[in-house]
Amino acid sequence: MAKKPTAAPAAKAAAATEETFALRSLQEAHAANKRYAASDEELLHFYEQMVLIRRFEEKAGQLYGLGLIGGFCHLYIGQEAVAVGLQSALESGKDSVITGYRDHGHMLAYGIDPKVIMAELTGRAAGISRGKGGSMHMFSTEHKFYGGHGIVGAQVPLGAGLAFAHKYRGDGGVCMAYFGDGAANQGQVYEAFNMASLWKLPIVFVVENNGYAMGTAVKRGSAETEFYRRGTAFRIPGMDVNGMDVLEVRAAANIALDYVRAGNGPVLMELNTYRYRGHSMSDPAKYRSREEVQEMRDKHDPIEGAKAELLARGVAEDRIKEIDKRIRSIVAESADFAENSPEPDMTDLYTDVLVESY
Ligand SMILES: Cc1ncc(C[n+]2csc(CCOP(=O)(O)OP(=O)(O)O)c2C)c(N)n1
Repeated sequence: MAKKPTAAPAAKAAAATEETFALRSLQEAHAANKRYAASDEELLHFYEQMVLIRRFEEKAGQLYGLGLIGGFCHLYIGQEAVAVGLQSALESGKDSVITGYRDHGHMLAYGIDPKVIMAELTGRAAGISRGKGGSMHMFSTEHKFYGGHGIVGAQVPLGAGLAFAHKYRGDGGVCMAYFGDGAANQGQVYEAFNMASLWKLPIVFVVENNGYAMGTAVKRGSAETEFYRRGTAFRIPGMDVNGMDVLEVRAAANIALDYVRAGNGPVLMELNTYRYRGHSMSDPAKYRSREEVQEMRDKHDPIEGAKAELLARGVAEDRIKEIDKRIRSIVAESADFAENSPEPDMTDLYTDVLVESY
């Protein structure tokens, strides 16, 4: 049998250099344009959204402790700049979002009413999934928010499917598919990368590297800890981003979205972040020291960082305090609403189980 002809070594080396450059090019663009030049008003808005997520999650933690939230509950505290920075660059109503079970923050960042999220957490009929999904299974086609998924990594191929739908319909939308550092070791993630790249699907894959998959530190569970490089084998350019700085996240989001919207296919973003709380409410977090968590809170907190920047710019402290106050009342209202809403009717037990009857 004739051997497949191979490129001459010199030609191959030149092509490889070109490819290496292409695969690294978004990282270079990111390095050249690290932080988004937000106006004071924009930065105040990002601050407000991050504070909303933080206070909402704290309240959810309290309600869980009181027994008002059942099942699993994974808080997003510490990771706020990721969802806020990335989703502020999306066009709501056009672009879709899909994530795992740590999903409350992504919904809030997409402008979904805190009342219906809290009502879902407490299993009430007014909840966004009519009280039948709970913390991990929130969903709203109206908002193009496609979950909330409890199976680690499952949202990645589903996200590729959403991106395929955007392309097929020609609606100009992009899918943002979030997953964790632990999920990044799942085989289905790479099958999705391959197809998304082959078909040039409009999707941004986002690895939220928060340092741990349940109790397993990244370096104990991952052979390649630089997650943004993992698309290279599929010709997907990667970006390595500080997920604790909302302006850096937003700048990177703009570069990624421009690339995807131009029809070039997917981008893989690694957002380096940290979760302050345990994996879920039942995790005593014995796999790390208190000092480690405290150090992140003291030196890298995304909300404190944005606040310090606002003050340094000369924004009046009163404006920040006013936001803090408004958010406290919005969150308190959402908890009151949730607690005082009725539970689903017994007749709803068998509805929403199948899309169609048979
Ligand atoms: C397929 C599957 N395997 C295992 C689990 C149990 N599990 C739930 S969360 C989790 C860790 C995932 O960590 P990571 O992807 O880093 O996300 P994070 O919780 O840090 O946001 C595991 C193993 C699951 N839900 N689904």
